Amino acid sequence: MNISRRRFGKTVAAAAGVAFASVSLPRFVLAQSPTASLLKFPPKFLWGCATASYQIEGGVKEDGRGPSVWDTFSHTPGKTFRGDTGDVADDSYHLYKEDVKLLKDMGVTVYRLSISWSRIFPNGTGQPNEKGLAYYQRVVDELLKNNIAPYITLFHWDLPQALPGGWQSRDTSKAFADYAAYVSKQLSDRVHDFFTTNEFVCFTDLSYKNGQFAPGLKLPDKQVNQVRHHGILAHGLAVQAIRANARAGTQVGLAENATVHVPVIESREHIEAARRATRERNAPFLTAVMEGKYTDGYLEREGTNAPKVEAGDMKVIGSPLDFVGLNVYTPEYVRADSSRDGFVVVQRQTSAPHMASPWLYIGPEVIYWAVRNVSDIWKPKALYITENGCSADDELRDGRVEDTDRVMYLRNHLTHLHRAASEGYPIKGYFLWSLMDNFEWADGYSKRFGLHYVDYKTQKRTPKLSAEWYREVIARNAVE
Ligand code: GBH
Repeated sequence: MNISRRRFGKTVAAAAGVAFASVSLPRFVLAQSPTASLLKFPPKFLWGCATASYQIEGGVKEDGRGPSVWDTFSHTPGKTFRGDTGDVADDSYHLYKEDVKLLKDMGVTVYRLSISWSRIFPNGTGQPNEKGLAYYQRVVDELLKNNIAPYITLFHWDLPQALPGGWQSRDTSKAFADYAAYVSKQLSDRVHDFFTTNEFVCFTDLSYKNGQFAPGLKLPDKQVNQVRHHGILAHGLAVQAIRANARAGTQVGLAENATVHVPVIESREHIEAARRATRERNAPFLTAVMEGKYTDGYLEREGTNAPKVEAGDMKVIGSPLDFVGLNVYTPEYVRADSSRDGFVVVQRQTSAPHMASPWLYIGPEVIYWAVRNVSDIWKPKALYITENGCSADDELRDGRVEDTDRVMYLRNHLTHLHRAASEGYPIKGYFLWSLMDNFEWADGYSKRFGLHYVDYKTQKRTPKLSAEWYREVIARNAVE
């Protein structure tokens, strides 16, 4: 029994080679051994990939699409890396069949894509554009034909430019609900699962406070808090609109990059501190959505800058969800502390490792704590990891991309996700970000997150080593 897994695998492979010399067996069969300590996921665990409309589609002027704030922003000098725009991106507007094939080749059974609001309503409101909807019907049908279930995000930051004031206006929340009602009514015969919004902090704070994302404003706190409020209100109104308009049984949730707090040591006090931090540091977003109220701490901290809340808003915001989707990339470490908050966020050492994006610090246990903190605090019925993945300095050499660093990142995250599943947390599936390299917002095309390498001159997609690796994870329903 002292035989190592690797050696045992080799022995099996050699034996199989003799027995089935003319048969080519998938490598995972050869590698399997009775003693292998594969970390098996639950039987119906869903393996997927994620993308977003503006990051992959291109075709920005096709079939009546109206401009979004990201068209305007990316065409404004100085806003994105080298002035990159999503005008063409991965040209998935035309190449979607090829992209579905990439999914199919990996054995993926669920795909999270987003809809460009301004393809459906070029002005944000008013008359729907049937040609825009028809594109998504084609994509959905192609997915279904390949036995891949579409999970649709209704808003992944490409807000119609025509909406006056954008998220500064409460009318935008209402417009979003109307759009959600229309799309879910049209598509719920074929689409069972919807996410309302993607990552509140990115289309509120980063867009209206830091100016890093479209529309690139730098507003004072009071106005930013109002923008945040309109964001979560839009989510809540959309949940209600979907329930009222979609086919019965349609499942609704959101995709949120809650700040994930990892206890510095797994002891009772630090675990408790991470839980408190999770509630308080996500107060304007996930906490408000899960609890239907702003925490006392948030209201106290913001004082006169607190958002203006109309009667009934918080109830709408807290509309019950079928699942919570978590986009998980990087941890914040927290320890217990005697302050009133009961926690303190630990400063990173300069030696902390990160992936190609400087913000993407590596701490794979983040995915376990994301699931555990959210589950322990709010007990959602079900959870998905709606995004996880990383940038790497991928280079095509002799037709290959050997992204062993990405495989390292993914393998370690899945190991920790397995822990969450095996402890019984209701984690249903995992969407890897991303299917292919794409327009990485302000970073333009300088950062690659894909399992497939995209040559932006030719639009050729090449599976990276990580795509091959993911295919084996899916085939085994396990990580090694
Ligand atoms: C997600 O955002 C998005 O949903 C997805 O569209 C995106 O492509 C993917 O992750 C990868 O980034 O430059 O130091 O100021 C993740 C949240 C918010 C993380 C913006 C990076 C910028 C940090 N991102 N943030 S910095």
